[in-house]
Amino acid sequence: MDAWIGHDVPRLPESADRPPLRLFDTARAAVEPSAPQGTGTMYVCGITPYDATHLGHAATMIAFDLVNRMWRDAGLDVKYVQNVTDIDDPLLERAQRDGEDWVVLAMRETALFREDMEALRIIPPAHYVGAVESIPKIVGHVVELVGKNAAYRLEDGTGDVYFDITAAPDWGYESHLSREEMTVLSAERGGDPERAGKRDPLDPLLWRGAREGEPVWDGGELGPGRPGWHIECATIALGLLGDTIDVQGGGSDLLYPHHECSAAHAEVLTGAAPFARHYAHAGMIGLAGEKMSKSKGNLVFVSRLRGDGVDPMAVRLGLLAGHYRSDREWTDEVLKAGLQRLARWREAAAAPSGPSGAGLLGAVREALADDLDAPAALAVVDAWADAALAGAGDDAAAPALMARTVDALLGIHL
Ligand code: 5CA
Ligand code: ZN
Repeated sequence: MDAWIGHDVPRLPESADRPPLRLFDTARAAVEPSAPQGTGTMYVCGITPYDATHLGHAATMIAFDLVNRMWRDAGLDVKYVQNVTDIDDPLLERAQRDGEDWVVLAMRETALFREDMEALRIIPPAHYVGAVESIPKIVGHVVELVGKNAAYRLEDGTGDVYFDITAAPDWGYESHLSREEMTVLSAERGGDPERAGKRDPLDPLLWRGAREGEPVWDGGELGPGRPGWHIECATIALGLLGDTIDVQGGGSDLLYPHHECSAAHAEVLTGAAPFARHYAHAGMIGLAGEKMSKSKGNLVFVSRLRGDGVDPMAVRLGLLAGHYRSDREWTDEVLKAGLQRLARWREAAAAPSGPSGAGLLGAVREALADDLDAPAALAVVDAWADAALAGAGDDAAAPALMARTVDALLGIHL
């Protein structure tokens, strides 16, 4: 499907001592360099389009947008893929609840997400891919897994096919969770550890056989049905980015079971491990003490704020004011601080001169290279803006370079 429209990203002056990006990898539980040669490949788990984009989605997309911007700034060619889970239980449940056609619901919410991403100046993925359009490839992969005895059909007549986790070379290496923790999370996040007849309660669904009243697709030798969730992302990433990717991204709610399972599927299919050099997870945005989630309904929508006339750049600055890995709250104060900062930066960018623009650029690059420390980058720009507005510094080119720096590296268009 089509992605959204991107904005030009200004090119910044070279600097010989620019530090390469270091990024936290969940599997290694450490901040490690991410300096691909020539091309950086990134797959980010996108929306299940049954409700509008909320600030949690926005925060996660902004976090990976920073990776994209840092790689581009380092001269890399970036291959970025994002999916849309345009068929899954929550979508069907919401459509049923509201008496709506699930296809229309998915199309409407995906269109809104595109608008929100464009407004937030997220660089669009080169490939924006739906689960539905990927079904033939997913079927091929599930058949391959069955052929390797890494997957099996349940003997209860449903036609459901499950992945055998004992086929995964190093099951659990990404999330480092105990079986008990995995069981709890699996039940909470779309899995079915209670289901009878599986080889292991943690085995995830690959293909769901046809059910009365549910949409179905041709599964070839699997029989009619629809795809499981984790194989969707494994298949889309493998098909477009190759056997090993630089970054697999998403919110921390996806670490288990989703990312553990999609990596396990990919590794069994290709024999190449690890599937991703970095498994990167953004923290959860909450509202009044709870994770913002469609199922809880405690949402602040990007489109609502846009509709209220809030500048999307202030929303972006509000989300960047917290570190991408920290769970944090969205409050009126966060938005207010974003609005104030945006106004001050705009004022400073119009100053006749300021302290060294090259110095500012170097310090912003350094902050972001350190595991995307956006709060530190914001503090650097704040200090520069305060100084410029106080009349300090005599670099007449600095205000323009400051504006280009925050545009290119932070996605803030002044
Ligand atoms: N379609 C799947 C991924 S394949 C999915 O999780 N969809 S989603 O609509 O629930 O979330 C879309 C993206 O936003 C995912 O990367 C998810 O991890 C992230 N996300 C969801 N809720 C939050 C939140 N409250 N804070 C931060 N990120 C969130
Ligand atoms: Zn995914």
